[in-house]
Amino acid sequence: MVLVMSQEVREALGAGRPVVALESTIIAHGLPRPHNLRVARELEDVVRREGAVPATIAVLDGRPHIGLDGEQLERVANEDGIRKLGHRDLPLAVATGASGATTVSATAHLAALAGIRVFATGGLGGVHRQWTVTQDESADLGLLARTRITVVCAGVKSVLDVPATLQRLETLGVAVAGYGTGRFPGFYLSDSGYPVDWTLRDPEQVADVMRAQDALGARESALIVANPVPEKEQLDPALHARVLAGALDACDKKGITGQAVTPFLLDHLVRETDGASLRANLAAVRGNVRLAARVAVAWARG
Ligand code: PSU
Ligand code: MN
Repeated sequence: MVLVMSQEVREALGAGRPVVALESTIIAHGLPRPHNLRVARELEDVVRREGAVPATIAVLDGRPHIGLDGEQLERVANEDGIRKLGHRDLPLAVATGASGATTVSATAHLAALAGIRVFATGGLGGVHRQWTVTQDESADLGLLARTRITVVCAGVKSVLDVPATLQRLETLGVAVAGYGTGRFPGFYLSDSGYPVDWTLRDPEQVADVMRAQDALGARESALIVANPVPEKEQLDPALHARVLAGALDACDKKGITGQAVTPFLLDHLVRETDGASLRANLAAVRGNVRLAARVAVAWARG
């Protein structure tokens, strides 16, 4: 087996105890230093407080790790040259001995391979605005269409074309439900402005959907649980709209493309909102991690 599992994660999975996968791109490329390391540790604590085991996932020296110790977490947060790895990059990183943080697509793939069913992140990647020109659509979507995992997220990143992304998820056959809401969340915002067809009310109900997915024997696709940031912790929608327009403009003018687009936009928003977008992002991620842990507990109860 190519995976390196931490002892804690291996024991929990072996005993059928709840485990939550956490991605590392948000640590290495989504959040500024030195917040990122503190947040990475805090998120693991949130999982533990809910009675589950955190499995932060990253590739170090060509080895995919499921569950990181303190020193490894520090490498992901602080090492220069940590790459950003989508699922297509995994074989390249493994064969060349590279180190990288894993995006939603790579994390979901490795988690499923390890037998972890529940995964928490901030916001999914998706279809970018200007898609007709750039064809930029995150690999997250395609991977989630063929991976049996439950992803708790605050919707998709608001820098994206949200309705196009929702349409794409429908076409790909990925199940989407709002958690306690009939509105699709907007990452920094509680409401993206678009509805969802289904609303789930508690972790037990999410676990019931997961069991139904398995019972129906359909294609191995994901379940997206879209959990809104609480309204009082969201980014001011007017500020969001104003700053985002400037960010998209700057991205275009600087000719940023490919993997660099999302980190560029997130970083631009942090600076131009004096950290308000960072606070909303963190509130969203914390809430998602807590809910994911509760879902993992309900799932493990069987
Ligand atoms: N959620 C966050 N911050 C992030 C990301 C998600 O709050 O930085 C990352 C995820 O790893 C996601 C990636 O998979 O951004 C999408 O990148 P791209 O658009 O290049 O596929
Ligand atoms: Mn992209």
